[in-house]
Amino acid sequence: MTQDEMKKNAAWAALEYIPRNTVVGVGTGSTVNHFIDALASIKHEISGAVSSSVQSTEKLIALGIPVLDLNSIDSFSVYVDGADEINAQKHMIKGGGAALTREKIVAAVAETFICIVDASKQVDVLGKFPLPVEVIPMASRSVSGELAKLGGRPVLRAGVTTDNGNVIIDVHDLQIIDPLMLEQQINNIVGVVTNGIFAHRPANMVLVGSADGTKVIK
Ligand code: ABF
Repeated sequence: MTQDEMKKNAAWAALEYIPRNTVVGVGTGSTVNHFIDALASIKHEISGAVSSSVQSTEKLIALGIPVLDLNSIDSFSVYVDGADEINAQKHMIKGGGAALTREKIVAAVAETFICIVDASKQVDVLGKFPLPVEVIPMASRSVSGELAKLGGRPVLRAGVTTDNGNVIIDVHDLQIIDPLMLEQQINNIVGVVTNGIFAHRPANMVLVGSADGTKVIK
């Protein structure tokens, strides 16, 4: 079974946890693209979606799923998104697709975060995947200097502008022993919009697609 088939298994397994007649929060990425296909199969049973990126919005609309403005709703129950890495505490690194800020906003409003991944995303210690940090463009040099002081090797992601008009700095060579603390420390750097550690808002449930089926971690 290919990695993409494992992603697809996890994505379709998420349908079981989608409450009907409500708004669904939708993340970004190749695993989520499978989830959007799955969601389209129940589109008449949901009230619409809140999206975390222009890319997902375009796919949702193309499949006939209405996309709502987050500011137009009080709350919603379930957010489904992928991750670049996830540990046993359900802390994640996200942002490989550069959508981390909107993902963190939508995740913050959702009551439940369901993370859909293939087994290769599970790690003991976060940090092998370079940590994405969204930064206001005029601060990229100063923020890089501060990130280097934290022990990482910051690299500006070439040719990428986020949906919010910012740049991404990927921090290599980190061993994130304390994700809660590092998430806060990086947020405190002036010029940082968001960092890709999701520890203060971890996943509530993980669906792990593998060759042996989909494992549910609650
Ligand atoms: C988003 O998509 C992310 O935050 C993460 O960067 C990525 C996961 O990628 P994929 O599903 O394509 O492996 O959820």
